[in-house]
Amino acid sequence: SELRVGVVGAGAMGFDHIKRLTATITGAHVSAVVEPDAGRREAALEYAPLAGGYANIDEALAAGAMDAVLIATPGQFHEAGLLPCIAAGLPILCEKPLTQDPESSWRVLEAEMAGGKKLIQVGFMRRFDREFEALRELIASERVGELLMIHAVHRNPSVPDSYIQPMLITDSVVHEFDVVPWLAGGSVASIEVRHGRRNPNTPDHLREPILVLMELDNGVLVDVEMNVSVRFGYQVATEAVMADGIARIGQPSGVQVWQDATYSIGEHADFTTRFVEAYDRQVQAWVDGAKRGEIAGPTAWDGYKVAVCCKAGVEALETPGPVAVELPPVPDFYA
Ligand code: ISE
Repeated sequence: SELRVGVVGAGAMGFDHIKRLTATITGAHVSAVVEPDAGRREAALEYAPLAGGYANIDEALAAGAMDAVLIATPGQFHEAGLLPCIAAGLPILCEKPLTQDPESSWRVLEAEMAGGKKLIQVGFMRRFDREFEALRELIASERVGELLMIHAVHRNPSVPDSYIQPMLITDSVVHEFDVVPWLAGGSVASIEVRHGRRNPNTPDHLREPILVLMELDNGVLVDVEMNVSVRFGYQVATEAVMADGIARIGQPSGVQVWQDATYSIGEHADFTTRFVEAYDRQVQAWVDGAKRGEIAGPTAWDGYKVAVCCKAGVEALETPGPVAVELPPVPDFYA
């Protein structure tokens, strides 16, 4: 039978996931839309013909309306959404980040451990992008020799006014904190942030682009250009430098056009199209995993590690030189 999924939060991401669950994902349907804003809730329900609308999670839980929950509220509300769903023993796909600081992420881990069963998958969708998957496999195979360095670029056309300076780390580089160790097989040991020339196109309250330098505990060095006012489109590209060659993913791959003595290739405008296949595969893997009682992607422990990196990264925004990343030992539950 179909997994009855409650989607919590009907903002941009929640709406996108509701449409995906209705139109693309098999073996599941949206059974509840949990959203306090009535206008948004009604708009989302148009795309979820089998769903009831609820103003908050407690109402949806009390109605027994969900077998599993997809949490897509803004990060600062994740803990409040996660805890009652953990208590109810429901499988959860939680959009990134798990929570916004290590202390609240740790509380989430404790709640999950107390229930005795892994319930949470964190929405680091890049792990479901076929190119990232292929690059990871290539690195692990050592067919091009040992991995030495990673150069990453993370470019957004623009950001909304609500996007403030620490979000360069907590909303954006958060993805590299997850995917880079996953690619490189190691964990982040230190983070340094360099500010160069400010882009005159960036909103007045931001100072960017920034260059984020990470050192992994296996000696791999990583640089990330984080740039949120590039205007031309959305681009996430990664180059891995290995002993016997290099590999590159994320280059523009759209339609090629020759016109007016110019050659061009289509580029993405935002992350919903750039990562559409990754989102689809992530949600399908989660649904299939939830039915088997398994986690099919990054766990709450992965989310916790990223929260620790984000704390160090935000500190590094204001501190010259590298900031160390100190992780506690992994609890047996997640080992
Ligand atoms: C946004 O929240 C995302 O998660 C995107 O993947 C990222 O590229 C963007 O910078 C964030 O603001």
